[in-house]
Amino acid sequence: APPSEMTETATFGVGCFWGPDAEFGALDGVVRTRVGYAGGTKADPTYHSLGDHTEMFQLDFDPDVVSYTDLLGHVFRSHDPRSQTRKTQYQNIVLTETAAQQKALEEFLQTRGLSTDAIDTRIEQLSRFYPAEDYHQKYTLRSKRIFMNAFEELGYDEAQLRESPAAAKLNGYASGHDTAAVDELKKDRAAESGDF
Ligand code: MHO
Repeated sequence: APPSEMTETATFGVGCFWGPDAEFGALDGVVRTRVGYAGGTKADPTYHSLGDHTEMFQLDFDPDVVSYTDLLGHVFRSHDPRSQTRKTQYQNIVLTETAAQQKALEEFLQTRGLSTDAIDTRIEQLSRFYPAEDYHQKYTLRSKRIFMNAFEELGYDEAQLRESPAAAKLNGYASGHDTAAVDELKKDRAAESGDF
């Protein structure tokens, strides 16, 4: 089926954004991905002039297929919420966008005996997300000539490549994330309570 028109957006940081761009892009229900900078105050950050921002990844997902809570399960297995990196560039952050996301996060933590105050993961409201430079988008995919040639032949420009649902999946597969990721997610959903 074609990707749903009705997507929600989620924004997370768990270190260098290349990895999660691919890993989460492979998940069933994640329609589009992009990497960028957020969490700070500096205007128009760039990779080499990041200021107080952090490397983040953003997901457009189909809530009929994967829930925000499902994504949180994955995010909280991708980092240790009881420790934080000193370097702002790589900090663990959940940037919620809506009251519903904030509520889902609080409930998610509660089922694990945690709260937003009890963890070192930064929990903040998304104010602005600055997409990163093109060469950071779908980073692994870029090293696969055969795929990049195909996108080029089909006339994709950089913005279209970044926002392409096909590119999100191929980037995941090119990074070794295949249906195993989907199985993990299903396990996660089935679990009564997870350990990180
Ligand atoms: N220092 C690592 C991480 C890059 S990530 C975009 C590297 O250059 O491979 O921060």
